[in-house]
Amino acid sequence: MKFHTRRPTALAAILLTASVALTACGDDGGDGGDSGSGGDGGGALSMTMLPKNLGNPYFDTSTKGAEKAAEELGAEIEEVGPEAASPDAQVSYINTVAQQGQDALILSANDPEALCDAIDEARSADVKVVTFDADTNPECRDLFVNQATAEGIAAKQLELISEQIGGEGEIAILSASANATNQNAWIEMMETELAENPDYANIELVDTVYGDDEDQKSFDQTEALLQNHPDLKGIISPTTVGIAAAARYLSDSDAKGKVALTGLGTPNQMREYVENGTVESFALWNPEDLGFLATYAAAALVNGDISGEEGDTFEAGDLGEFEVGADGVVLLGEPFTFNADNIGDFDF
Ligand code: RAM
Repeated sequence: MKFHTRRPTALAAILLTASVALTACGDDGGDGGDSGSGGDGGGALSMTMLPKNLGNPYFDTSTKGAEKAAEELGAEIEEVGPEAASPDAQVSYINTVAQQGQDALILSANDPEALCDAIDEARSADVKVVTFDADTNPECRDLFVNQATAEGIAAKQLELISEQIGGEGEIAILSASANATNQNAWIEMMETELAENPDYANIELVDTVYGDDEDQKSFDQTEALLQNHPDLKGIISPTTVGIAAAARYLSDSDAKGKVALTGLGTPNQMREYVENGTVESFALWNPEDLGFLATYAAAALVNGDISGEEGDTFEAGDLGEFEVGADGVVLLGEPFTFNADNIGDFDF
């Protein structure tokens, strides 16, 4: 087992399994890339991995998991994707998958609806479509592999910011792109929770801005937030690109240690800022496991082991057995909190 849990597990157990897995995974010696070489009889499955954008360490890590799964499955997988996290830019890649008659497309969608026509075409050409990380509308795809429940992700980020600002003051959100399904679902739940949970009665969300998962834009938006809201106490950035850029800005500014920052980040991108006191804690799941699980789910669909109906079950290598839930959703686990005490145990 890796850094992954499908049921509540003691922190110590998570950390132990995490470090064991990280040691065990190591580097694949440069051979994991295009996998390719032959299936186990009957021809290798052909799959395409389409992240929101390329050049984002989060997706580099999920693709690494996908390649590992493909190798175990004797499947071929290729990563393609745009530079910018926009839906238009993803459409041409989906069209290519349909034209090539690939067996499966695994994608993190930049928009819930805008990709659906292209996905429909692909599905008509018998391509199985699995979303992971960011879903489309459920009718468009066969399965969504969800990293954690939206409620859990929203609740975790509010819990962390509240702790860090002493339960009161102005906060802002620095998000990814304005039509990202995943971030928008989390933001909506945070807004509801802020409005309804008496624990957060003294916290006011004063602004939500978008860095489009571009480093420089996210950095600039952080600067603008601080200028526009002189009383700001904290920022939640539910994107690994945003939180890393915001941390870099804060780390070199007078606001370091005064304006709290939390959200969703990768340990490797955030380590420096946790160690230098800019960031106290943040959350995430293991993107490698997410890509790994999505690839096993796609293979189970292609092989006819599952159809995507609620109650279907399939095996995902070392991660064990998973069950398809309502609306064709497969759940990886729960978000995990990183801080100065544990960040040294992780390498992704
Ligand atoms: C960024 C992307 C991705 C999201 C993570 C938390 O890498 O926006 O979709 O899940 O952050």
